[in-house]
Amino acid sequence: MKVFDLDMIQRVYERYPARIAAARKVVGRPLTLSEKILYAHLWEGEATSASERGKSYVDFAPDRVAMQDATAQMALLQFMQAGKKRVAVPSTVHADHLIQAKVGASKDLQDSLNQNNEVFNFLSSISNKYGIGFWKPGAGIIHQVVLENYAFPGGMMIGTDSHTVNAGGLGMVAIGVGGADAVDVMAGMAWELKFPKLIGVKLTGKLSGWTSAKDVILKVADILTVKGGTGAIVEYFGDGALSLSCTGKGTICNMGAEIGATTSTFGYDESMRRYLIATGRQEVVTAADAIAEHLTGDQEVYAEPEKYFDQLIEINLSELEPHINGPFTPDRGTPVSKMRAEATANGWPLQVEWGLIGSCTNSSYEDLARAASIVKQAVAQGITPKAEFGINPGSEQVRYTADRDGILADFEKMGTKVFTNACGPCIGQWAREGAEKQEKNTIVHSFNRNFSKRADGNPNTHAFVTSPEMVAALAIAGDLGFNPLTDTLTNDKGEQVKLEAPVGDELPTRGFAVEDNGYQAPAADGSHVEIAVAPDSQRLQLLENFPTWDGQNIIGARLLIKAKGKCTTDHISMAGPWLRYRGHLDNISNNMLIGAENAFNGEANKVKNQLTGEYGEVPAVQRAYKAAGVPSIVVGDHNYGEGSSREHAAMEPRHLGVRAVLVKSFARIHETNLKKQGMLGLTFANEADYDKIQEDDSFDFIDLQAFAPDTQLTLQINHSNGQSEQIKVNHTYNASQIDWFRAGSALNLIKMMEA
Ligand code: MIC
Ligand code: SF4
Repeated sequence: MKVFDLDMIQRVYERYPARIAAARKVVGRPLTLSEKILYAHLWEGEATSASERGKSYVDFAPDRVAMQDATAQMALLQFMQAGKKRVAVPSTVHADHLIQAKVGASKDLQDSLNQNNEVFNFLSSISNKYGIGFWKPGAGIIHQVVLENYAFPGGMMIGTDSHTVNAGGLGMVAIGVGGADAVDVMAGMAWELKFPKLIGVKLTGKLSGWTSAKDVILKVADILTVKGGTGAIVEYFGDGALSLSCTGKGTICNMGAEIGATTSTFGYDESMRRYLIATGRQEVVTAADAIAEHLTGDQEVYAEPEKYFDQLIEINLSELEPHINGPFTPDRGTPVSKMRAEATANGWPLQVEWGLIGSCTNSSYEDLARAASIVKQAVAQGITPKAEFGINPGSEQVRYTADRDGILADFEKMGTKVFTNACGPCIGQWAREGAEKQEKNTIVHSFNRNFSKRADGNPNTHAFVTSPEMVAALAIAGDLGFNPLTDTLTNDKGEQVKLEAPVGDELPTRGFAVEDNGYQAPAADGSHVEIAVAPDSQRLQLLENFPTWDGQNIIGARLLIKAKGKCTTDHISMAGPWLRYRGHLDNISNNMLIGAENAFNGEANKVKNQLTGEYGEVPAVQRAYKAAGVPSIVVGDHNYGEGSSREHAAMEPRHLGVRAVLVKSFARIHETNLKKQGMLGLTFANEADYDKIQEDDSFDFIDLQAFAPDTQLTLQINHSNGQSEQIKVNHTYNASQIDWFRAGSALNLIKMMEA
């Protein structure tokens, strides 16, 4: 097959040397890889000044855009309004999130086609119209397909999915964004990002035995926590990095989303060459080799990293133990040898009921091969697996090749369900039998996220994240405390047997193969394509402009909810069954904040309606405020909006009339999404002021009329006892972002400029 967009890649590489030279001049010291890629993608062209990490807002020109079906609907509904004929950069849509895992690939895929026909047709025809490549349902998970077909060393891309960062495995700076950001780039405008800070991770030693690439990121997550990477690019280097496979690097970068990192990346090396060649992209290798020195960090940087990175972490792969992270949060890491004690102490169910392998994090050929090697041993030794097993291959190419090479047959011998090449259980698209009983139970999976209710909707499911080979071992043992390095299992004859360490080819020795990869190229001229959205559709709704700011201070805003503790985008706009409304803003707004814990009663989806004094569901109470013309605000804790890129988490409150979200701290993508949609995203200047907020409070933004960059705002809190107090709140809006707020949204502003 022809390499996608080779001419674009060659153009990027052609301008690299001059751009790097310009960057060296302004920065005046050796450069990290991250800086090289960023400076090579400045909107202005060659750098004329150095940017300050963590401070300067910088305009970039990403090379491409990727979208998945659950976010593309909103992204493209917005793009439709931008009044463009065609996308300005190569872009793709991938149908992967809407397919449920139930009985197995072919039936599940057919069911999904039946159920989501309207949405898939919309995505397919709008892609056709605007020159966007469309990967059909069953073609694979967006990030795996991007790695196999589009990612290239030194490139820069954005994608409407937080795990876009996966492409760092091929040496890109790939960043997850909301749909409105994608619209900027597809409309041919600059894309703005605060110049990231840099975290260096030096890898020494070499993986062996049961330890895999996944354990590197499980360890990093344990060290940095879910917010430790916020506003930073994580750059991996060192001998250990060179020894990792390309898809293993993808795994590590992928889960960088779980520490809030802007993205993660690795320098161009042999593993990437091997992967590019195996996936039919020799031409990219040839082009990259010609500028290879620019596609990795400078030697001086890697020799004395402490001088060049804002933070440095060192991990010795030879000493790294397999990890199991969870439950309920991906940063709670436990080495496998400590798991039994840890689980017992915390009352986590030891019995493993399901093992799931797949997701964009771990669904490569190598992942399946290594896990299959464990399964094969179990079958050969007569061990009956204690838990159920399901796998989702990452792409049709991986599935087809794994099938040809007997890997899937190995799984099937153990009764594994092979689900569609799609996200499936990872995003709650899993019809798990019995989940409605809400029993306390444990599952292990190779995904990246394990927030409460995520996979099966059951808040009592304790989900643990680990490598595919560990998933296999734990599911076979049916025991979370099982340590395959030291423990034995009893086989059908009553003998004690030990599982040998996993083995698996990094790349298929006979090469990848596929019959139909599921790609649909867009029409050369799509101007004739009509996009129809039925007015009574329950799945799709054309967007209306959000109202512009009236220029007045917001007075008398009510508290909708004060959320306590973890409030991820899954809590703000749940996925699973709600994915069906991702193209219909009003319908999906009925899930707004229903998962958030109300700080005043510890319950989810139960807040006081200040107009009636009665308790009701969050969306209903907010609709009542909206109907009464009463503004409201949402208050939250740390890392508010962690997780997904879904801009629904910002658009729903905007649509229902919430004016501001005031929290201790934000996750990056969510904060930007709020800004883009014309909301006020604010943080407490003094975190302890969170405690001052009472259930019956109302709020006056007394100096909003003076809203300006680098200036705090003053919020007056009016308590129900008649007392008032004023607090200071911070914001990170620059001048153009304040213009979005004034215009009502960034999209409104684009439309005003077009008009
Ligand atoms: C996720 O893993 O949470 C998702 C579903 O892929 C999201 C995107 C979405 O909500 O559609 C993400 O990570 O951005
Ligand atoms: Fe899909 Fe899960 Fe990856 Fe999100 S994290 S893109 S839901 S596989």
